[in-house]
Amino acid sequence: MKNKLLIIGIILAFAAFAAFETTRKPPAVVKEIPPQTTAPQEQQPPQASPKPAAVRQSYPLTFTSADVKLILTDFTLLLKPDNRCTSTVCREFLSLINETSSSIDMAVFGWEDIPEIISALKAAMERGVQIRLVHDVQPYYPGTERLAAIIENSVSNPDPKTLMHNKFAVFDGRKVFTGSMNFSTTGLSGFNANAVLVINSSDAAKCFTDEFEQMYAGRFHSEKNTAHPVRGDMKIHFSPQDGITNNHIIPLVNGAKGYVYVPAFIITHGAFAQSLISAKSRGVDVKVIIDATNPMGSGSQVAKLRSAGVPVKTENYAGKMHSKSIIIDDKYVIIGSMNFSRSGEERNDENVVILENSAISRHYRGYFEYLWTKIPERFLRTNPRGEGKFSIGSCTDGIDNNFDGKIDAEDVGCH
Ligand SMILES: [Ca+2]
Ligand SMILES: [Ca+2]
Repeated sequence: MKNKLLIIGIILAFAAFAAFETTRKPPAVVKEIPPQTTAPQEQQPPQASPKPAAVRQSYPLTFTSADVKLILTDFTLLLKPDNRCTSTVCREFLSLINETSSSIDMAVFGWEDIPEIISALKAAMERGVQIRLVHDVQPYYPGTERLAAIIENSVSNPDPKTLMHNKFAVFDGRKVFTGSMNFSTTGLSGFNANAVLVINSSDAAKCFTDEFEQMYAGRFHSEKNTAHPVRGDMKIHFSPQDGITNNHIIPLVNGAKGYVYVPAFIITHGAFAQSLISAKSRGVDVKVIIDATNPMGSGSQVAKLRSAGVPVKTENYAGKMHSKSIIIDDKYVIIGSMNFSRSGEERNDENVVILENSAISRHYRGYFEYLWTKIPERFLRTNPRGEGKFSIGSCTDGIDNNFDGKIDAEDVGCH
């Protein structure tokens, strides 16, 4: 008995010492690389917050409610893109292709070859599935034209300066795959943070098909009409004909009572930013997570939001914060291809789904809070360089995260 107590005593003493060792270590030296913008430079290591909140290590990436499945991708876990199609979202896209018996209509902004996906599309065509494609042409997505060469029934956006920015597919006129994710290696691998909806509804499919048919007939951008049904808990809107931000998003922000959370690639739409500021000033909990490539770029509303007291965290991971979403009051979820910009609203071809679904809204809110906790508090005030030491994984992922032509060790941020 005595011996047992002695052993327990030794173990406890060792554990206490180990804990002391862990806590007394000095904080990692923080030396912010000056961003290319006018963002304030961090001068000294951040003060330790009184008691850091517990950090979750992961968050469930799929959630289904009725006929809608939400699929999220977690850019804090995958720090290098690949084309192996192992992510949840890629497996889902692959399954939809493999299960299709008659038709696939795809509207694709950007495409990169994922061998399993290409094989599945070829197999579908061989078994008689009619595949049609509407696509954009951008030099950084050469895979799109390779896809168009495979799919005979394809129509290209005639004016690539105004984007065909949709990323959706309709399967057998019954299921829709849509959201913020490009059909690229950084998208489908789960390297970027994205939000995708798989909607198992022929009404929703018809709505997307109506939009597809217009573009397939050569009518893009301002030449399209609004002619689609909506239902109470699921509204589907298209740019530019629907004026999505002004007519549909801002009114929901203006009606928010509890919170508005925005994981976004970019915010340059002034009236949208103003609606967030107004919500904050009437006591609504407003939070924004913005991608690191452009928080202070031309037209960005981030400085204005921050100076008005809206907490905006710039993310610090290699992949993009590419979600183009808004979560409101455990009630609404807004997900689409559209950035919160004037070109997204007024010129490009885009789609946005507005769900009134408390279960999905709660789930997405939990994911936002999980990301928010993972991103350090100091990035409320400073912006980590998109490619650099403070952007986790960005110096070893083999890609040019911040579009300056320099990859990993070539990039000054990684020195
Ligand atoms: Ca770079
Ligand atoms: Ca890199």
